[in-house]
Formats: sequence, C-alpha cells, structure tokens
Amino acid sequence: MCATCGCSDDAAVHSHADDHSHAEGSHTVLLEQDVLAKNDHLAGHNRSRLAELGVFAVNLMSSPGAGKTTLLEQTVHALGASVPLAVVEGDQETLLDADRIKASGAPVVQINTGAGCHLDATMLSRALDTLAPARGSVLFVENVGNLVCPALFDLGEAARVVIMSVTEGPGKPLKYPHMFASTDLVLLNKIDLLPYVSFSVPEFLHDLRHVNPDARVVEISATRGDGLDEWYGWLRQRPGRG
Ligand SMILES: Nc1nc2c(ncn2[C@@H]2O[C@H](COP(=O)(O)OP(=O)(O)OP(=O)(O)O)[C@@H](O)[C@H]2O)c(=O)[nH]1
Ligand SMILES: [Zn+2]
Ligand SMILES: [Zn+2]
Ligand SMILES: [Zn+2]
Repeated sequence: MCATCGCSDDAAVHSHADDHSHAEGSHTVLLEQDVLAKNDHLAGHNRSRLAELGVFAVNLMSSPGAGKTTLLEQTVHALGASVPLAVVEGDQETLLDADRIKASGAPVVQINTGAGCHLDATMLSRALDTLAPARGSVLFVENVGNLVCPALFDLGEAARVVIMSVTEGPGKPLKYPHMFASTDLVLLNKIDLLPYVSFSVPEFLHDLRHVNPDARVVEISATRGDGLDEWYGWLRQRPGRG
C-alpha cells in the first residue's frame, strides 16, 4: 500500500447502528496496526448501509484526465431524469469536478484528500452523511486520479469501474495489475482519438486478459458518445458483487 499517504490516519470513530458489537479498545489498537484491516471493516459498514438503502455504488477509478468527470456529466444528462443519481467527487484539492457535476444536475459532494492519493472508507462514510443519497439511487464515487492505491482501498462499493484512455499508451494493465485485476468493468475511453495516437486495442485486451480474464470491456468516447448506451445498459442491470 501507499506508505506516504496520510489519508487513513483517523481514529476508528463510528457508530454501530446495526447489532454487531466489539471491544472498541482492542479493536482500535488492532486497526491502527493495520490500516487496510481498519479500512475493510469500515467498508463493510458502508456496504451494509448502502444495501439497506438499495443504493448501487460504483467506484470509478483511472489515471488523471482519463475522462471520469466527462463520463459522469454525460451519464447525468442521459439518465438523471429516469434514475436517481448522486456523485461523490474525490480530488486532492478544488471543487472543480463537483461544480461540473452540480451544473449537470445531480446531487454531489466533493472530498478533498489534501496530500492523500486515494479515497478510503471513512471518507465515503462522511460523504454519505452529507449527501444522503436517495433510496434506490446509483451512487458514483469518482476516486482520485491514480492507478495505484485506490485499488487497495475497499470503499464498500458494489462494483468497480476503471476508465483507461487510448492516449495513455501501452502496457497499463501489466504495469498496474492491481487496479486492472480488481475491476468489474473497463471503459476504454477516447476511442475518437485512435486515428491520431499509437495505441493497439487488441494488444490492450491481450494485456488485460493476463491480469483479469473476467472484466467486461466497453469501448467508448465520452465526448462523442460512442459506446455510452452499453455503459447505461450495464448501469441499469446493476451487476455487482452482491
Ligand atoms: N477526445 C476526447 N477527449 C475526452 C474524452 N473524454 C474526456 N476527454 C477530455 O479529457 C480531458 C479530461 O477529462 P476529465 O473528464 O476531466 O477527466 P478526469 O478523469 O475526470 O480527470 P481528473 O478528475 O483530473 O482525474 C478533458 O479535456 C475532456 O474533454 C473523449 O472521449 N474523447
Ligand atoms: Zn465496527
Ligand atoms: Zn474528474
Ligand atoms: Zn494513497
């Protein structure tokens, strides 16, 4: 995991609305010894909370600039009238992405991670307190642009989506295997630029299959609209880990 990231230093402060209990003293010590174990525990709380609300949470991950916010803007325009949607925006600084989503018409909260390079389950829990997503909604969590540690932090999401753009060059699934191995869906974005960049789709698919034989792949252009109906179809099915 990321050794320099300070985003996971909060004490394990959480209530147990459900029935489970544990000795909070030893519990906290254990969790301090293992940031990921603590995170996984809180992710479990988020998962139960989202399930009780019937909210389908999608953790959207990519390199910076792959097209996450553009895709979300398009999705809000296309589905916002028929499906309740909400968005959590993660960035190190600024409200820029949240302002873009707000302008497209969906409820949104921005989380700034400061020096941190990923979202964790505590941050999502706090965002849920503020956002209070509607029963039955689809909740998009735009993770911090980073192909490394976001893959290690379970947020309690039902499904993971990686956006990879054709401008990023070859070999990404092999160089960042954890990210690509843990995803349910890969959106290969910016295919409108294929004539202008050196990128082989068959080579990408070949590399991806090495680390993840099962992930679904959809080729899209978030700006031009190619493939987006298939993405909306995937969202409507709400496939996930259950
Ligand atoms: N040509 C082309 N450009 C795109 C496409 N999708 C996004 N872009 C452009 O790529 C740039 C980055 O898009 P964003 O949606 O801001 O990317 P992001 O992943 O949200 O970026 P961060 O939040 O900074 O990680 C913008 O200039 C978009 O207009 C696409 O399908 N084709
Ligand atoms: Zn607990
Ligand atoms: Zn963005
Ligand atoms: Zn990190």
